[in-house]
Amino acid sequence: MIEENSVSPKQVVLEGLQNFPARIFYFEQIDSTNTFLKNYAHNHKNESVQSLEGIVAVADLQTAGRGRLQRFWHSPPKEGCYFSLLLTPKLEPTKYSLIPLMAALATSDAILASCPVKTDIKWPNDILINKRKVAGILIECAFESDKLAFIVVGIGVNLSQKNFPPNLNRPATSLFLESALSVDRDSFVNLLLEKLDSWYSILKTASDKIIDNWEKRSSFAQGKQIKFMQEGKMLSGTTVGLNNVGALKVKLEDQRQIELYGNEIMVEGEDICY
Ligand code: BT5
Repeated sequence: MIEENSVSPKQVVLEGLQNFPARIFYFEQIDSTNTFLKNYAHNHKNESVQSLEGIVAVADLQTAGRGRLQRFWHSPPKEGCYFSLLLTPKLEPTKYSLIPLMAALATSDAILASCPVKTDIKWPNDILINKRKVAGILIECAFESDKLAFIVVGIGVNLSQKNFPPNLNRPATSLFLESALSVDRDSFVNLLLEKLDSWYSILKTASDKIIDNWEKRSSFAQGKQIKFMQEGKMLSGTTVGLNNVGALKVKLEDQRQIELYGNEIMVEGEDICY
C-alpha cells in the first residue's frame, strides 16, 4: 500500500450473499482500488482461498484510477463509485473469458435497479447510456503455473458528475445527468455486490446464460457495422453474435468470418472509441 492510502479504512461485512460474505474496506482516498486488492492478494497468498474471496475495496477518491491498456479512469471525489472485488474461483479455463461479460451484466443490472435509464453494453464490457460511457470495467487476473490464482474485478461507475474534463476524449455521462436522480454510493455498492454474486453463481453453473443475456442486452452483438485494427490494418465488418467463450464474431466485407478477443472496436461512421 502506498502512503496516500487511508491508514485504517472503515471495514463492513455484508452477509446474505450466496457465494461469500463481502468484506468491504472503505477508503477516503486510494491510488487505485484494483491495485490495493492485487497487493492484498499477493500479501495474503498463504491464507486460504476462501479467506480472500469476497474482499472488496471502495474509495471516495482514486488518485491513480486505471483503465485498460495503461489508460486512466477519471475518479473525482465522491462523484463516482470506485469499486473492486477479489475472487478466487475454481473455473474451467474456457469460462475465464466470460468474467468480463459477467461483470458487465451485473453492473448493468445494478444501474437499471437504481434509476430509470436504458443501458447498452459495448463489447466487451463498457456500459453506455445514450451512446455515452457511464461505467468501465477493468479485470486483472493472476495465474500460478497455468491455474487462476485470483481475479480482481474493478468497476467504475459515474454517479453524480455534472461535467467531465475534455481529456477523456470520448463521450461520458453519469446516472445523475441521465436520470436527474442522486444515487447513493453505499447503496449502489450493496446492489452491485448482490448482482455480481448472482451472476457469479450463473457463471459457475450455467455459463451459456451469460452469453445469451449479454447478447440480449447489447446493441453490439448483432448487425453492428464496426471497424477495428487487426495486425496493423483497419478492417470493417458486421457483428454476428458471440461464440461460446465470449469472443465477438464478425463477418468481414469479403464474407470471411473472424472472432475478436481483445480488440478495441469502433462503430462505423462514428469516429468514437469508447
Ligand atoms: C475502463 O478502461 O473503462 C476500465 C475502467 C475501470 C475503472 C475502475 S474504478 C475502480 C477500479 N480501480 C481502478 O483503478 N480501475 C477500476 P478503458 O476501456 O481503457 O477506458 C478508459 C478510457 O475511458 C480513458 O482513456 C478515457 O478516455 C475514458 N474515461 C476515463 N475516465 C472516465 C470516466 N470516469 N467516465 C467515462 N469515460 C472515462
